[in-house]
Amino acid sequence: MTLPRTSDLSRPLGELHDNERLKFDSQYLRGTIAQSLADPITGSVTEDDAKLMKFFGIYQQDDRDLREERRRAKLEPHFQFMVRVRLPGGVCTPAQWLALDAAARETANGQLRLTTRQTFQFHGVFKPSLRRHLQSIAAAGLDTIAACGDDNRNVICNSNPLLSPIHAQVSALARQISAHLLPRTGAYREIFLEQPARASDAEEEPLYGRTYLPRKFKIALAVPPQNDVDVFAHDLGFVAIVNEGRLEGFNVLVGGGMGMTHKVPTTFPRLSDVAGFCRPEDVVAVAEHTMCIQRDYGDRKDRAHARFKYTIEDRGVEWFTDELARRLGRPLEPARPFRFTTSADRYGWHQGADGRWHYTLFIENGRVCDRPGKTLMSGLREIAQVHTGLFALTTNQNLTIAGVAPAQRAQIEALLVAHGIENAQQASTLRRHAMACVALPTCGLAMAESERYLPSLVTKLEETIAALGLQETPITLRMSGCPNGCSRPYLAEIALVGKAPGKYNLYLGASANGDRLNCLYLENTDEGRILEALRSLLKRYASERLAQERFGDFVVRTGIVPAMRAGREFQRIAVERQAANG
Ligand code: SRM
Ligand code: SF4
Repeated sequence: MTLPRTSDLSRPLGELHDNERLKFDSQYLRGTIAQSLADPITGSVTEDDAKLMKFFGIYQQDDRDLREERRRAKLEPHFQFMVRVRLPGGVCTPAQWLALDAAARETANGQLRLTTRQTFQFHGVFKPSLRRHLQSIAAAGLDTIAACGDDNRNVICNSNPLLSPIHAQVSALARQISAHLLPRTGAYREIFLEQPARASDAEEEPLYGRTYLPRKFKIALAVPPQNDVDVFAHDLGFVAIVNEGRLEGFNVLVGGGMGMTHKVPTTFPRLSDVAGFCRPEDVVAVAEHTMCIQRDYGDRKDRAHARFKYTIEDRGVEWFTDELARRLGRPLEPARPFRFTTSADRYGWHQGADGRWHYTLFIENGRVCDRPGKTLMSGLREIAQVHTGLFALTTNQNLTIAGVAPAQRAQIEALLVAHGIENAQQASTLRRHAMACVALPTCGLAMAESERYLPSLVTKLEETIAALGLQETPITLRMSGCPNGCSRPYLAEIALVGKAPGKYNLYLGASANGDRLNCLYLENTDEGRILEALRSLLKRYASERLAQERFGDFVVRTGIVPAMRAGREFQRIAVERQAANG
């Protein structure tokens, strides 16, 4: 099914972004990583090697809390690595959970971080421990290949494969797509797992070629009515069409994405377009060809314009469907109707089609660690020691303890209560619908706090919510420390996006099912003004809302913000508001 590549050197490398030459010259991502790792003088690797290591799920970072102190002491930054696991569909076994828990304590900062793409991140891995850390992940049957980098990222889907046979089928497809689009280079095995090179590694990248993709590429599969994966935020989305319990196929969605740059109107979040329908047996081919269309046509000069959403925005969906039909040998079928009701997780106990139970546990901002009175990491370790089902990570940074036999439910429940982590013990409705990206102190791109700040902001809003009698009303609230949008903030009913320390843009009005973007309401504002604005809007909402009306719909219906679907419009309104505010 693989077509010849046109990405490699169809244009002179000199005209392209520097990263293209780096990839081209890297001997399939080897670069000088091995030498960098061996250098005892510094805790870092070279800038080029840091870029190449991203393709293996490894990010060079430094503790930003310590930057100034170390600079004054004339020490290099406190270099460390973030490691992200590839976990298609977000599922692992209890044995794998225990192995990752041990790796976190032995070679990282003692915590696990569940991400918005349903996988694990480790923070605080130091250079001398990096290989050991990756080898312990490999010993658990997992890897970190393509968890970052210009390649196909972790393929996500509704998380719990044990919920129904349809969920199992969709989860299996997520794993199949991930395996099919995985970079083949032997660099990972040789450098990090210290295994000998293989003769079969000669033509290492049949799909990617030497320059891989222009930028990251993200795929999600969703089973309506749940849109927890935010399928419209993806380069490529598949929406399951189920008829009388049978998976008929998938609507194919293209050109979504969140990232943008403040005040740069050519960058914007974009919701994907529905391009057509394909049969389950064609999903892997559609994924391959779509990724390869982006490989061949994506912008390799300007990385701020290199995501697939800009290729689609610039060339149009019809161009894409024609190109896909040419490569696939037939056109997509017409799209089928579908309806999403929510992008939230279903918390607590629910029963699957086979009678087994599943408990979706709220994990504040995905951070798994022990705190006084709330020993989440120890609790989950104990559960993993007795649990016989699976762990399913959700794309809202939560965890489903999946496949609990009826006879074992009481035991799991007792452990949750004993560790102070049962949902009702730890979180209000508002908190359960809130999530934040990592941001400071590890994220090098953060402009403001996010994960460390959101919990206290929620506490302040909880008082208002309680006074207005809205305690049981779900409202999605998302925070990102910069406009890259790692918590998918532009799809939240209320969103705060960092601009500077203590300053955020406030966005309002996305739908609760992920099919409408929000809109800038206040720019570069501090906590005082944010709380004042939200308190007065929530007061109006409490008294003027229609029955069952969501906050995001309310602010649109009452004209507080316009309904937003198009990315360019999103930025045009932002620019107008910024101009009006001087
Ligand atoms: Fe992200 C970069 C964290 C999901 C858009 N993201 C980063 C980096 C690696 C910072 C960096 O490049 O140096 C962050 C590491 C922080 C840290 O210290 O751990 C980071 N992104 C995360 C995570 C951990 C957020 C979280 O709290 O869960 C998520 C990991 C997902 C995973 O497991 O793979 C995460 N990032 C997302 C999402 C949401 C999604 O994919 O559904 C988005 C928006 C969707 C999209 O891609 O359009 C997202 N991250 C970005 C971007 C902007 C990309 C763009 O098109 O402009 C960057 C910056 C970049 O790539 O240049 C970025
Ligand atoms: Fe870092 Fe920005 Fe992503 Fe938050 S949104 S993790 S600050 S890149």
